Amino acid sequence: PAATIVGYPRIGRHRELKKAVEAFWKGTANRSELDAQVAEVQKVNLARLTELGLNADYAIPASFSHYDQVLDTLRLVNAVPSRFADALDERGILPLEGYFDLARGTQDQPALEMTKWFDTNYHYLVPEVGAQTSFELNPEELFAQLDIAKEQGVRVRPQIVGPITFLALAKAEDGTAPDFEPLSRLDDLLAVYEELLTQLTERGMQWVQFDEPALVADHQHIDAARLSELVSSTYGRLSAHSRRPALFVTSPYGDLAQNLEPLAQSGIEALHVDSVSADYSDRLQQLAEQNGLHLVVGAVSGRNIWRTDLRQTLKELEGLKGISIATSTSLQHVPHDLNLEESLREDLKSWLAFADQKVVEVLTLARAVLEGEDAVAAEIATASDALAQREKSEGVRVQAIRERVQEVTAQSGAFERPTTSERQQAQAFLNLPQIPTTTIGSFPQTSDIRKQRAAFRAGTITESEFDGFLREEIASVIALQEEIGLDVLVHGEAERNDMVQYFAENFEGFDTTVHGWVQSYGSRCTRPSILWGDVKRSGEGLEGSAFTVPWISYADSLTEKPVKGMLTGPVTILAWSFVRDDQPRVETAHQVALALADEIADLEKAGIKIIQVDEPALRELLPLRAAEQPEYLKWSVGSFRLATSQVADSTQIHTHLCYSEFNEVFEAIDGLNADVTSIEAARSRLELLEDLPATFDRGIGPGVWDIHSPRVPSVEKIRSLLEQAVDSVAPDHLWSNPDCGLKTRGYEETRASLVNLVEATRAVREQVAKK
Ligand code: THG
Ligand code: ZN
Repeated sequence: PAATIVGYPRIGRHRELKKAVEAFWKGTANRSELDAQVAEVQKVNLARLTELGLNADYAIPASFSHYDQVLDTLRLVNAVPSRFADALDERGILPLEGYFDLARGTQDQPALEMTKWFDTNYHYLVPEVGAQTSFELNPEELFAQLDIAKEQGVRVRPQIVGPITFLALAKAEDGTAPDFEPLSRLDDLLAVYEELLTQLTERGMQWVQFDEPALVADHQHIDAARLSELVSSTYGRLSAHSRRPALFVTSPYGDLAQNLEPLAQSGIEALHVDSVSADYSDRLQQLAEQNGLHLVVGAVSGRNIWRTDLRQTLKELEGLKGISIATSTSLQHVPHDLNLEESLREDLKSWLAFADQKVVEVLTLARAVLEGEDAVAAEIATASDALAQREKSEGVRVQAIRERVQEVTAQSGAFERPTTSERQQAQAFLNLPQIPTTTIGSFPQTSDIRKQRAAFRAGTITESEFDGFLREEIASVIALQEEIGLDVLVHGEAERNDMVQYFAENFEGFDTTVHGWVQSYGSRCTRPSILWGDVKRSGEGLEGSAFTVPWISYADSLTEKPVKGMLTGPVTILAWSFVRDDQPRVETAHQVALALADEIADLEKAGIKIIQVDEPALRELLPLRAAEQPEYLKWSVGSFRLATSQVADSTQIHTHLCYSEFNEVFEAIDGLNADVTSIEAARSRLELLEDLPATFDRGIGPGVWDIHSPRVPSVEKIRSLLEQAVDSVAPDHLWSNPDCGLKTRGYEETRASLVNLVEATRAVREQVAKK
């Protein structure tokens, strides 16, 4: 086909998949009800795509997944980790119930680890592969999906994670030899892919899609030259298989670089390149002319929501004959349909394209390539007009905001604070005990809080009623922390729905959506805000007005203990939003940083002494290629410093980061220059602290309660973690805290766990004092 997509959202236009699987998990729907609902989601999607014009044979990939595409591939090759042997059925095959066990964990086994899918906000499940892992074809669910399409009269192509990516993303199963790596099992895995090719041919399938995004990234444990060799041998071998459909390999999220040639020459029939993330310019011409290879150019972004500049894109495609047009990545990263957004401003809407609108863009570009630009002159003109409107629309470029950013960032000291020891002296008045106890910020979001918020949104309670409710909530969170005996308190964040959306709602230059759901992992979704214009706080003047201050001040008025002001950092606000594509990210990040600096200044004025600026997503935007990482760290760390460096020496700045690959970003942590950094560490057993350079002289709070587990940590457990921590961190720099916010936990376990945390900390404190 001349037009195709790499993948399509699978959660359903109204999150039907989420509702169906969650009902199945809860037991309120049985298997046949689940099957009927997921079939319906697939049918609606197929009908929609066909109706939009994607109706050539094999133009549509079979992208449905009950939970995650990597887990689907694990099931397809039946690579079930040995610790989940119980999840297999009597035939030794992983059924749907067992599939969910791997995704969600069981009584005895924690779930597969979950981690970020390349540089996106999607999270996949990490396969665990060992020397003994057996691979065996289990195509039942895949075939069921193909049958649904067949019933609908649509010829779809299976979409499967490619063998190299599958193993590159896997981790070594526990108990394997220290030098074992999953990729060493590639030959065994390929035998199963060959069997799959045979069976697909027997079902009359003429195309199959293998996604190989691992080929656009640098990998810590895989040598680049070896990876290129594996590309040749793998696709050489699969192409040589006698009974097989045509092979279509995709390479979303980046540049194939030195894997391009080996892949293009391996014998596959069609190759997709991401021409949005990577600059392939001249190389496209060569690829388009290569004998036996069909080039599929991913020219429409699958991961942002901006309308494509058709004129510009066609210019870049000029002279390329016989190519197909596609999205750069799967559309799973964008919401289904812009037309569901009834309350979004019409002008903003005209600048945007969600999944369905992007399908139409792909079709338009494909038509232009086939029939010439004149055939789509009207579409090109509409897109160009909308983009011209966008450029000059009010709020997109606000001169005063830009001048201020330039002025502030040019000032010496804009990114600097005095030395750590000067700050520590100035902050001594806080009079905190050794190893102070605190929490990360959020307290449980109870169903009562959600109900009240919904009622306020629906207008059944007034703003002042909702405010009153939130104040009661804050008062009870403060009382609870005092009773438990924590040292630095928080207000609990009951007023916030989402830690990014809340800021988007209080800043100019942002809009939020109603139906713009994007899958984050499994059945969980987020609604990224749209950052389209110049940013400042809402309200009068360049500085706008404070919005967190009333809540924090109220909390602060209820206690003698210090209460932390809580903000989300500029990098995380960018990472979890759809960010304007018409200027370098650093410019946008600096604007957000200054808006945060304004809020920080107001918190200081209100007498708040400790301010936390969370950057859980700092690592998320880290480029896939090592060569691009220093530049990223420079602007991301710089934006955080811009937001936090204007404070008094006596103001203690905290930050929180949410992942455990601490070593990878230690330099960044150091660069952030926060007075105290809390990190996720409970699961990686604090070993990471041993790598802390002896020169690190600021506060660090390794999480000593793994809040992702529903278990209450015992006093002994927390105590042993803290004792381990004092071996590498001076007690004057050590903090004691959970490893993330408590939003998803219940009150009972929260209280019990925090009581234990305080008791364990007091014990270690006494022990240290005796030394
Ligand atoms: N906020 C935003 N993006 C994020 C996170 C966040 N991306 C990364 C990380 N956190 C992803 N984690 C989650 C965790 C829980 C949920 C979504 C992403 C979740 N979502 C609700 C659901 O799907 O039912 C809906 C939440 C809502 O109503 O807004 O539970 O914290 N922006
Ligand atoms: Zn966290």
